[in-house]
Amino acid sequence: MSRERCHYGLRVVAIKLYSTTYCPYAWRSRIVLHEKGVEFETFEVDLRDKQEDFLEVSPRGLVPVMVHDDTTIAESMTINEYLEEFYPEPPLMGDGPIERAAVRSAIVDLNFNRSRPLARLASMLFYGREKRDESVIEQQSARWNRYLDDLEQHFSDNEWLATDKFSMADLSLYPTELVTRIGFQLGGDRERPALDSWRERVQARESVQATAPEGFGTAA
Ligand SMILES: N[C@@H](CCC(=O)N[C@@H](CS)C(=O)NCC(=O)O)C(=O)O
Repeated sequence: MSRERCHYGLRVVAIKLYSTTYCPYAWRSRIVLHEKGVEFETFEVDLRDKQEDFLEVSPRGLVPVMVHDDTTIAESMTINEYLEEFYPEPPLMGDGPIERAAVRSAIVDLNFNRSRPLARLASMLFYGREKRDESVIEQQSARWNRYLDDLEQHFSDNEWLATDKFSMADLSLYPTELVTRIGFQLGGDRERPALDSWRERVQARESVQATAPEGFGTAA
């Protein structure tokens, strides 16, 4: 299924992913590549000391970036949808325009709305771009926990995030939720059994286990 080129019997891997192991966005693209059975090489980016080779392909300095032959693509959602079009099996965007819209809506909501508190916490606690402020930490943590409450309610009635199957929406939420739970220790404010069950369903996938950062193979 993959589109590697052959030169006199030597296989040239055509896909290079600029990734940081613990970045939830990069993890999503690694999951998609595994789901699709596509061979790829990774370039591990040090986000606190970005390498020149990385900055050359990523003008905004964000991971992930994927180089496929002569095409360079940034933004996890764009990379993942490109992979879906290039390698349609197994389908991860749902069936038909209505399901695809539901999958995209869930990802857009996660990336541009629900994840905002995490970006703020990362800026303060990981990059040190903002001075540590306990009231901001508390406020942003509470916002994230409210999202988890919404998810708990959703997964009480639904097995998956956007459709009735595992989709790109689930593989987008999972790394973000897990990295936040382990990295920022958020989500331990109350029991959320339906969310825990969903996490176990996602975790059962080979692609998720194969791409997990060390220590992130099981839920905390
Ligand atoms: N919207 C982007 C977000 C990517 C992102 O925020 N990546 C973070 C690491 S998880 C990053 O590269 N940060 C580097 C920086 O802020 O300098 C996507 O979906 O790919």
